[in-house]
Amino acid sequence: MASRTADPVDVVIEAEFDKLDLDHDGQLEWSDYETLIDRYRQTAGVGEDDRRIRELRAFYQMHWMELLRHAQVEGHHLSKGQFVGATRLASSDTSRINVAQVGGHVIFDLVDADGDGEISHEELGRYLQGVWQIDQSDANFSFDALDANKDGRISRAEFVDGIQEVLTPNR
Ligand SMILES: [Ca+2]
Ligand SMILES: [Ca+2]
Ligand SMILES: [Ca+2]
Repeated sequence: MASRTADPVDVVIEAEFDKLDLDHDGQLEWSDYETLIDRYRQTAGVGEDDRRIRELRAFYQMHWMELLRHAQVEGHHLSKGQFVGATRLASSDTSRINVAQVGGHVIFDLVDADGDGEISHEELGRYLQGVWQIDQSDANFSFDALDANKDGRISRAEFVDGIQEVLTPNR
């Protein structure tokens, strides 16, 4: 590999930033996460006080505070560069609870719309389209990549592991 090639982990995190900056102002702020949470709520077709939505909000608030702490910023915004640096630090920080793992469980509960303990093609498709406005060809979230044992269903363990790999590159 040429040494000039952009760090693949940075590229993944930068793409994550672009997906999260939902008002496209070049900064990440809490309101972007609120927009995201509302997409989850609408996709799941539930109300504001649905337990799973409240858990999701609590998860993202914790995640957001971790990023601000690692970025060492006083304000309430992160630039793309700050987000990349803070995400790398947060993913190697073992001093607190494992945010990526918690997030995987919380998100699984929302994606598994019928609550049968597994994610089907339809459920994943609805989630990717409704929340991220992408289809199943997205490399990081493709059904085949998440379905580790290739039985055509994504179990909770498969989903949590897969999400953790997306959120914690470099493991
Ligand atoms: Ca923004
Ligand atoms: Ca299901
Ligand atoms: Ca499976």
